[in-house]
Amino acid sequence: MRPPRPTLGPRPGDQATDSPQDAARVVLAACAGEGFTLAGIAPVRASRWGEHLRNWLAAGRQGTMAYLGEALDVRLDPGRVLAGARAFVVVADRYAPRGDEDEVRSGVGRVARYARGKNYHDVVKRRLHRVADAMRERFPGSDFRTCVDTAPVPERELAALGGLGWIGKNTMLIHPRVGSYVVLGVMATTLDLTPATDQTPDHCGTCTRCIDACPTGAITPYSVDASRCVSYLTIERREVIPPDLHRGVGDWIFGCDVCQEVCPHNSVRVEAREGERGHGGVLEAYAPARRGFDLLGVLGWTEDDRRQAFRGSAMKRVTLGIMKRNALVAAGNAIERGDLDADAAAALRARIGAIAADAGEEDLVRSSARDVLARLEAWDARRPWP
Ligand code: B12
Ligand code: SF4
Ligand code: SF4
Repeated sequence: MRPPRPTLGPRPGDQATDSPQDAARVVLAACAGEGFTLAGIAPVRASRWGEHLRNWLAAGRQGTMAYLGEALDVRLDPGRVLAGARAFVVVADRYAPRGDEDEVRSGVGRVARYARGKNYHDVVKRRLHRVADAMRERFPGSDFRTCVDTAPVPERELAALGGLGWIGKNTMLIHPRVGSYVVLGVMATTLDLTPATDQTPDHCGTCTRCIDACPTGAITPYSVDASRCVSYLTIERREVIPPDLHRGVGDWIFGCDVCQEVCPHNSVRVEAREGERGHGGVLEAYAPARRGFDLLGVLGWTEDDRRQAFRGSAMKRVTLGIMKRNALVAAGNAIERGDLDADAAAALRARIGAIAADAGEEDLVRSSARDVLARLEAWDARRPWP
């Protein structure tokens, strides 16, 4: 159950008399009341990493996500997202506990943890809107704009500035106690709020686990080549997945958590407190409703099946064709890895063949099936056994 909302009705003395420190305390108490795992205040200032972003874009690291090159004036100077912005309220919701592990299930395509429960955009936005409504009442005349993923603001940089953690070599915002299984929300406001003074130092040190484990070699320290990232390939990319990246997709059919799974800051802490294991510390909304899907099942889905399976989930933005494309690539990988029994492997292979020859299938799906078959045929030819 959601904790009761603090009473924040108008009081004599709005922002005109409340100090920025007091106003910040009121806002942060409202965020805590909404159950956010972390909350902080970031200052309004130009991005420190503008040059990095420009170089990243110029090198084509955004792949087909052209929108990342748009509204650059706002990305580089996020205060522009709201006229008269004087601060950012930054929040984080934990969606999985530290030490969260998946059992390996052959023939099943995995879903990244952030998408296993309810759609985080809705879960975060709804509560941030409630905070904004309460603040408008409490500080009449104040204005707010909520951003969860869709507005052109650098959420991780703002979260770090708000004291929520540091940005790791895998580019994730990592909190020293909570880890990186958190989604972020940002709210620009015209309220004058004192920003966080404590910035979390970088705890990556000499560690390179995420870089070494990334299945497509997408990470260089503090930068991800999105065009190679499995999360991009399986969610954002609308075209076929380049065959040279098929193997790296592994058994993921929506997103990828590898660079977080290997991060020591996501493992169970030796001094783990009660409540940090299991699903402790994670809102009910994020309880996993789907960890993965049977690959043969997905390859036979209709549009109704897709809609049913993704109801209320962040997965609903991917089309049936994209899900089938992903399942085809994961199926090819499962066959190649030899982790299926002979009957299951034969059934999957027959299905891939049938899709490749099905003139009624979407081009994207048919071409993907052909690419997977070509890979499997090349693999058969190399195998020393029948
Ligand atoms: C586009 C996007 C993607 C792309 C590109 C990812 C990327 N690393 O850039 C793809 C599709 C690959 C992706 C994947 C994922 N994403 Co995403 N994504 C975004 C989005 C919409 C924009 C990010 C962006 O602007 N990228 C461009 C690059 C250049 O910017 P950046 O990496 O954020 O870097 C900035 C600063 O970090 C910075 N910087 C900071 N410190 C340092 C230090 C140095 C030395 C340098 C050089 C630079 C630097 O420079 C940049 C300038 O702003 C944000 C939401 C938002 N509006 O911010 C979510 C967001 C980053 N994604 C999120 C999530 C959960 C994921 C996935 C974990 C999902 C999954 N499991 O599959 C993966 C993680 C992959 C990864 N390791 O990054 C969360 C991250 C939460 C967290 N704890 O950090 C966000 C914040 C969404 C949210 N509202 O919660 N994502
Ligand atoms: S999400 Fe996966 S593919 Fe993307 S950078 Fe992390 S490990 Fe690499
Ligand atoms: S795996 Fe290591 S290098 Fe990568 S983000 Fe975690 S601590 Fe930093």
